[in-house]
Amino acid sequence: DMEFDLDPCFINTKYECLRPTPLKPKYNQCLVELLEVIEHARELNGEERNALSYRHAIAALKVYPRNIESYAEARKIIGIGPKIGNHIKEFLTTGTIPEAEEINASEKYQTLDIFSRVYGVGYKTARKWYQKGYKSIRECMKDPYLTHVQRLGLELFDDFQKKMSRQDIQEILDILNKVIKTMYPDCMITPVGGYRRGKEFSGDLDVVVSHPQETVANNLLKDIVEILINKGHLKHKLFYGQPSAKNKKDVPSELISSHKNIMDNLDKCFCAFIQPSTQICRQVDLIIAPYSQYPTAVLGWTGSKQFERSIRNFAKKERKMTFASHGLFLNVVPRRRVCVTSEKDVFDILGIPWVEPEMRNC
Ligand code: DCP
Ligand code: MG
Repeated sequence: DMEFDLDPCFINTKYECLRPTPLKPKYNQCLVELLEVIEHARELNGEERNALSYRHAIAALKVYPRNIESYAEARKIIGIGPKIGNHIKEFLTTGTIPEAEEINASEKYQTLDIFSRVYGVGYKTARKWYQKGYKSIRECMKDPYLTHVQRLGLELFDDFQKKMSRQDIQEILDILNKVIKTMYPDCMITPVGGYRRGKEFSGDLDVVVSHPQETVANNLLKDIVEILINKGHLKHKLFYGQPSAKNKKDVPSELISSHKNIMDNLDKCFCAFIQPSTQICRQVDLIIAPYSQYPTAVLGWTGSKQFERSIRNFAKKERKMTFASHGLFLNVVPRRRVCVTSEKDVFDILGIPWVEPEMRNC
């Protein structure tokens, strides 16, 4: 094997948050797409650890400053071991990865993939439904053990599958701004999630709402949800409340494992929201943050998922701190909250170089 020097502009690290990642990779797109197929299959199979190694490798390949040309070159990248390295070798010699092709052709994975897209359904339930022999959303609806949220998820499946353009999202944001600010003029309403990272199309709209008066935040969620229902915008509450340690048992476990990081202690309501111009039911996640937790809430809900994971790991392993959407903490006994005044502040305290939201697409 030839010797290769890594391009010096490539930040070779296991922490994705330490380097900027744009929305569209310049190199290795084909390879990345194939590895993503395998990664997703591992998730569907319940092999979360294994999926995670693929995600690290994929994230690195997305920002690698040229097309990978050899096994040896790939193996110099942190996160690319012999297994993924071999898939890359297959790709370099045949133009594809056989395992990814098999997965794509597999009826089992196609079905599991569809089931796992249902709101309120995690990989575990998707596998259970597949084992029961269900082949379609229609068949799942006849399952006698559906939770309330799963039934809604199945009924709203077609609507929730439709992606929102930035214009669709703007329409909903305008409504939220108007409705919330007539009640609370000083409210701060910040779109986060993929929209803030610059994605052209989003699966849902995530919004962090805060108010400069710390005590106002206490009633914010209840008041906002009430007025949205009264105005006819909010059709269903998919999740409502504050998953604190006390009532974690009330949180549908599928929501914890798969869809959202509701493990922070922020007040939140996941809504089914009627978009007026299309009458399509949209997923809108409202997250309420007390003023002092506004910066961490915005950072924690902007994503990407992998960016968030890497911040949490970096804080824990390199700084002995805990980062969560409800705050930054020093891991001493007793745990101590670190005051932050802006998103930038959190990066500075953790010693992570500032990354623009549009560059958090790992
Ligand atoms: N999030 C997280 N960990 C998870 C799920 C979500 O940290 N397991 C955070 C980061 C996400 C944000 O919440 O960016 C919003 O989650 P979404 O599932 O809405 O993801 P995106 O907004 O990034 O994409 P989209 O809504 O287009 O699917
Ligand atoms: Mg989102």
